[in-house]
Amino acid sequence: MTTYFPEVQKVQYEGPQSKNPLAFRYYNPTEVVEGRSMQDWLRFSVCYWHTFRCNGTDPFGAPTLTRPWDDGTDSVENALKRVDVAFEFMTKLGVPYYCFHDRDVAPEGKTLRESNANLDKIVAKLKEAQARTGIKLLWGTANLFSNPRFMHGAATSPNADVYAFAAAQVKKAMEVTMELGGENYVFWGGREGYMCSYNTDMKRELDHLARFMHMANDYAKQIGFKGQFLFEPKPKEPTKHQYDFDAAACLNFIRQFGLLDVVKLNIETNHATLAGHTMMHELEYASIQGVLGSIDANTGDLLLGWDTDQFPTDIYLTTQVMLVIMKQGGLAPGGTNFDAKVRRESIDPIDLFYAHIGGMDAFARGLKIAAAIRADNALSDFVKQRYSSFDSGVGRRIENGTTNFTELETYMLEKGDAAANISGRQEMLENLINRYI
Ligand code: XLS
Ligand code: NI
Ligand code: NI
Repeated sequence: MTTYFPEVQKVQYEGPQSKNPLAFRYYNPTEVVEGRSMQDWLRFSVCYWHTFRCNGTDPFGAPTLTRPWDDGTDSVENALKRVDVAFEFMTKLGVPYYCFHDRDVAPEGKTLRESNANLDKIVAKLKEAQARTGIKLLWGTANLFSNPRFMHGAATSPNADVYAFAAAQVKKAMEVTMELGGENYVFWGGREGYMCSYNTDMKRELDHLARFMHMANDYAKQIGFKGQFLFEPKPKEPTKHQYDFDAAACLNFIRQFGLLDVVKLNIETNHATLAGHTMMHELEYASIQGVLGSIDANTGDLLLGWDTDQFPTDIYLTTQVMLVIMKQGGLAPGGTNFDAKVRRESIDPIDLFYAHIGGMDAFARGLKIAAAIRADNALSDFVKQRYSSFDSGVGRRIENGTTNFTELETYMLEKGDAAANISGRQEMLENLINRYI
């Protein structure tokens, strides 16, 4: 069989002392952390769009990432060959999962019928490759943003025909996701949002989006698709205002339209920071409400205000992410999808390996550090103590719902003033985290 990455063998765990840039220093898939293997905690996934379709274009320049295996056409033949490239890459890297949009894997045809036929050809090959390698589909999704027909949105387009097209496309994408055993199905808002309030009927657009989600759920039930639906929040880009702004906006929509049993969230670091939140904030907010389903693992750039989708290498970030994920007992059936791309200056195929190895090692370290913090109850004891005034007396009655304003007034009139506050100890806790890092 042709090899597309001849300079790379299967990437192995060699331990922290290794100087081999093509080895894992921390990610040891079978190593057990808190009773579960690293592989099962992390459930890594490679994304098809950035890793196998990104060509390095930016608003100022032409493609820089010309791949030796790519003939530069959007043909079915080229797409079929790309499946071999992808599965060789993922096998050598040792990831258990991948994710795709319909249009990443197969070219769009002139009609919907032709597009569906193209997709079927590639899906047959993906299915074979999955069976041969054991690599599974974490989630599928539909690209409802690249084609010009979606310029005003898809499920929030003012054009009912575009809405119908989007519905047909999601129907098909759900069918192929099911065919490939996909464990989740993602709805990222794409162009669901607006550029200008003057021409936008926000109420109608949101109602339409809700109808879309209910129809998607009805269809999933009809065909017996059991994968978890996930919304992926993002505040802006490509639109000025995306409806799925952040976890809070998504949750409000989910609640308002009765979708709480249907949709969880796929939280992405770069989207969290674009919304003015930390990743930990978004994860915690979703997790405490039972809707943290999966993550898109990447990072933005401190100095750039757009979605740079870089590979995560910051150990503080991965530690914070793993603290929340471990607290809720893991992500399954979700996982850790590297929605990240190499820079347009990183032009060699081998850079794809360095990028993923770095991200996987950063998460493995975050996992181990979070486990050590948890084993010592280093943070949780402090937090518990900080709220202990709610464990008895008046605090307990507040939490139980067995008191009221009048009783609280009487209590405070008798006492005269509140008990003294205690220090938040932020600096001590920051130092404590550094001890574990
Ligand atoms: C874009 C999103 C996208 C989703 C899948 O910013 O991150 O890649 O993950 O549609
Ligand atoms: Ni992104
Ligand atoms: Ni994403």
